[in-house]
Amino acid sequence: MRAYYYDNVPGDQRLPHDYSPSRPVSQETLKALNVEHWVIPVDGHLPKIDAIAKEKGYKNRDMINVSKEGMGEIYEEKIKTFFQEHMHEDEEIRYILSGTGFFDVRETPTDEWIRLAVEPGDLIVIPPGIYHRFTLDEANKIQAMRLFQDEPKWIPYNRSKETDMNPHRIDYLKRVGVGA
Ligand code: KMT
Ligand code: NI
Repeated sequence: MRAYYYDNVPGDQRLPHDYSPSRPVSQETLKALNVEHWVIPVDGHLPKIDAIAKEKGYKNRDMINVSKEGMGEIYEEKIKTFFQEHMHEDEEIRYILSGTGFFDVRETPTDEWIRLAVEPGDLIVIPPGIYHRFTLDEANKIQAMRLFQDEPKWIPYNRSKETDMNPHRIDYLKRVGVGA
């Protein structure tokens, strides 16, 4: 997984949007934002995923195939929803099995976008309360395992004045050392 600041140049969300020269983001910066990341090779991944799931209490899982073929009619709408800046009250846990894509997470307090270019073997945990979004890249397909602590509810709450006051948002800001 490569992590770098998003250039904010208008245009196709599927393009890399890397500054030139690139502005890489370190593992420490991601850690400070409470974004967790592991690399687990896809070959023989199951026992390792099981162990992490057990340790962290991820009781449920399913598969998602984001591609025109995989989603059919709801594809275009889903692509739009995924890319709307939002937060959840639960962790968003994704293990990439094939394909590639971009998760963008908001850095606090700068409010800059950090782009996470994920590939097979990446396991990422996007914490509750962080603003984020997802897009496919130009290859247009990704297959991932979604893991859940409880029921797969993780409703997306689009960023607004209300979400700025959501207890999970406020809690997140406290955990990363910003806010009251
Ligand atoms: C989400 O919730 O944004 C997604 O599941 C995106 C696709 S997972 C690679
Ligand atoms: Ni999300």
